[in-house]
Amino acid sequence: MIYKGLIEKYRKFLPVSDTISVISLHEGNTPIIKARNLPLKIGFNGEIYFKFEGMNPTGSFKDRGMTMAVSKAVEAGSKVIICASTGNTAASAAAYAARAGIKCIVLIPDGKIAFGKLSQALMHRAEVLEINGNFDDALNFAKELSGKYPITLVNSVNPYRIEGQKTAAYEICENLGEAPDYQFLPVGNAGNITAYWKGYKDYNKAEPSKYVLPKMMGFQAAGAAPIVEGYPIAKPETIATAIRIGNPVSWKTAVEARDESNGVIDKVTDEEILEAYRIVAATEGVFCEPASASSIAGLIKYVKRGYFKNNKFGKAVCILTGHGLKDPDNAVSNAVKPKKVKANMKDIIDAVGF
Ligand code: AN7
Repeated sequence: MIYKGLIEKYRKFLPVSDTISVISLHEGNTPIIKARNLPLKIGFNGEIYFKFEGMNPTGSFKDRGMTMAVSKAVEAGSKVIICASTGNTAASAAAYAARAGIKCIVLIPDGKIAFGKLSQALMHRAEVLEINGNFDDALNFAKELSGKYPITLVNSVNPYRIEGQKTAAYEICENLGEAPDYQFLPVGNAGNITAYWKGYKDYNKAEPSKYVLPKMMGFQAAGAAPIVEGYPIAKPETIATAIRIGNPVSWKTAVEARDESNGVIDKVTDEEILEAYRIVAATEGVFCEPASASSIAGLIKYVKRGYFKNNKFGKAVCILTGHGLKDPDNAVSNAVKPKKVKANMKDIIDAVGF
């Protein structure tokens, strides 16, 4: 059967009617890739898997929630959707709105969104407003506007977003034939950790001995780590602009996921994020954006601090939430520059070191 997106596949696990007109770009069904080189390189004596969510149609996991949120908005007669975004939600909302034939308004923090994401929102003809403030400010405006006018808010406060995103945990359980021991993932607005926990609990409820619940291991950027610090951060800062968020909407449910799973929510520095970002691209051939690499940075940090001496190694899945092509500026500025070489054979041979 041809794959037609996650609503068609998981219809019976989702709050959708049989008659809903599905707005889909065939999101979901993303690869789970077993690491070949990373375990040895970092000293992890178990199996590491990447769930490459950058392979979704707009290049991030947001498409899972957006197919649900936009299909439900259209069913309810909505003609306009709105979101605040650090970039990926905007790109996804703009694409699904274009497909649905409705209008999309996005509020983004001024100058702090990756270039690929901006190009997507613009090409899909969203109304893009750069706010002279950060994501948290933008979200407050988006909420207020959606309360005053007939506009559907498609940030992860919209419960259908979480419902769509939980299907990634279903796919992992199906692909591995069991749940992993550890689920590593970045934490920004904390919708995704909430969604994964919900997904794993669904499978656990159906077959508790087969799908044993994983420990949820969430990582925030050190300059934007409100859940770790225990208070909102007024001026969040990190190179990983996707998770530059100071007051997460799903704070409470993220803490529940951490505590119920006996997991952790911790922070990683920008240096640790960039190191993981380079390692996974250079040693595994998998290119993710900086925010996504915080999951791997977290795994590396916990190997170094000896966490797995007291907890078994087992299977660790790292969610790579967005594609590396989203953020070409960070890629080029954190990699070795191309060599300038004269157009003659001798210079070229010298340059490659033969
Ligand atoms: C690549 O696009 O919040 O913890 O506005 O783009 O569910 O918020 C993006 C978040 C991780 C964090 N990785 O997920 C937005 C936005 C990537 C992201 C996160 C985001 P949540």
